[in-house]
Amino acid sequence: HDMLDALREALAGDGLEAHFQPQIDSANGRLVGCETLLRWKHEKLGPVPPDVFVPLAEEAGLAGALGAWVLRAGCRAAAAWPQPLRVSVNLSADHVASGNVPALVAAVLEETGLPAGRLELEITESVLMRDTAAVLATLESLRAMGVTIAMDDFGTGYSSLAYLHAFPFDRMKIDRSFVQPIGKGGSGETIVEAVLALGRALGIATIAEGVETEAQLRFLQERGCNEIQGFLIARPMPAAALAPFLRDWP
Ligand code: G
Ligand code: G
Ligand code: NA
Ligand code: MN
Repeated sequence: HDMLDALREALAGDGLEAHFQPQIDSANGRLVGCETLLRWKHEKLGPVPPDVFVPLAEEAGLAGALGAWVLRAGCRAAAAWPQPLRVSVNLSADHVASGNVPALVAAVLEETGLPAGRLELEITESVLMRDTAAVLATLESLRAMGVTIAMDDFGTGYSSLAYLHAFPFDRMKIDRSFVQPIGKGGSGETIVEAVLALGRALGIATIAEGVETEAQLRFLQERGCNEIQGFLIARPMPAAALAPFLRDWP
């Protein structure tokens, strides 16, 4: 497999790049964190989207190697930011299920000097569909270290509500498929309102993804969505572009 060989090389060498997408507090517009998003440019094919190469890596048993790479890149970058913002890193279900994540996280925090409280791990519901007791133990030990856990793509899975009940997440990331219909009226808006109410009732912070318009921002602000991420604020960008962005943000 050509693409897989190239991906292995990229992972071993310096072929991957971490990009960062800023997140703000919706109440005051201040920066609160950045999500780390992997990018890969294939020598011949050009940029390969992560929804293509991340699953490819997972199928090849490389979820752990990829997760270690991105965790190091995210923590190293964040340790050098001018403000003590949170950095979030996406982890594959396979990686979390492997049981190796707490030791890896401890090593990377030690190595980079990033305080545990500045690291957030984003997991999807698919993580919790695994061997639940082992996964819960992993998540609990991460939280005991001071790392926070966000449920990504909230609402898109089969049983987000059941998992919310089984595991105390720190944050729900409202998927952009729910944010997109805001401003068009209809049931999309009602669903977002209900999720925000649920977060408030359970004491779980909320962040909306894929916010692209002022109307969506206003709607979310008015209903108490805690944080905002999306092209309206900034696109994911390489570290070189992030530095001036962080410096200049009002
Ligand atoms: O950045 P973009 O929208 O193209 O990402 C597409 C998908 O790839 C998203 O679902 C995102 O969560 C996933 N993704 C991006 N970076 C990473 C990463 O470092 N690890 C994992 N597991 N998934 C990632
Ligand atoms: O699955 P996950 O939530 O990690 O995916 C994040 C993805 O969403 C990234 O690939 C990022 O590029 C993309 N993204 C971030 N903000 C926006 C936005 O405002 N609009 C759209 N269409 N995509 C976005
Ligand atoms: Na994510
Ligand atoms: Mn998401």
